[in-house]
Amino acid sequence: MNTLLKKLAIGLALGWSMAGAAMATVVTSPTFSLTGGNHLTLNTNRANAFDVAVPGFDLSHARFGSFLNLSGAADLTFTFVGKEAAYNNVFSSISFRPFDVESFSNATSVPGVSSFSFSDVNAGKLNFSFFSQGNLRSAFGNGDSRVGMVLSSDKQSALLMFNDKAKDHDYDDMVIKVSIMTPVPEPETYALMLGGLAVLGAVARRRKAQKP
Ligand SMILES: [Ca+2]
Ligand SMILES: [Ca+2]
Repeated sequence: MNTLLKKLAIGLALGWSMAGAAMATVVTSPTFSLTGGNHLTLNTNRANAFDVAVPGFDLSHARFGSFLNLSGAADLTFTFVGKEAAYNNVFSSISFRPFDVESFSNATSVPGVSSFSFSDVNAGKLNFSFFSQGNLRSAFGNGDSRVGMVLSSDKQSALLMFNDKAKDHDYDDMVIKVSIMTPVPEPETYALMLGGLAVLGAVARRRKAQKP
């Protein structure tokens, strides 16, 4: 094997190995994004200003009336973060799929503890609704101006901040976090990467064997 061919073989093996790693990254790491809406300036002058602890989120980047989108199919976990409201609001996962209905209630859900998950949620706009006072006729979903949103810096989580009365602009009346669950790489991904490494090893052994 001449030097040029060897270099080509090593290049191909490296490329294969790196492509395997890149595919794993692309396929298994969907992200959240926000589209449309407006910058949300939380009303901190009210006595009931935003008082829900939300580490990991920069509320100065919050928006309202935005759509929350998922870039690829993912497993999602919803967690009840907290509330500042006398109203018994309800949050529901209505219509991820026809039968995926789980919910939180201001009256019974426990901050940081109550949660539910779904696997293989489709890419696109997420479906969910806040119900003011639990009234099914008073629903505010993805893209509604009563829903504030902010993404974590890694775009793996989003905060959904409900404002049950339109005018006070506090967006703290029911707060939900939705997170993409970190996927475990598929066995085929490992096989692809190991295949690339095996070729590299074979090339190296061959070079060594050919040395006089
Ligand atoms: Ca409010
Ligand atoms: Ca409030």
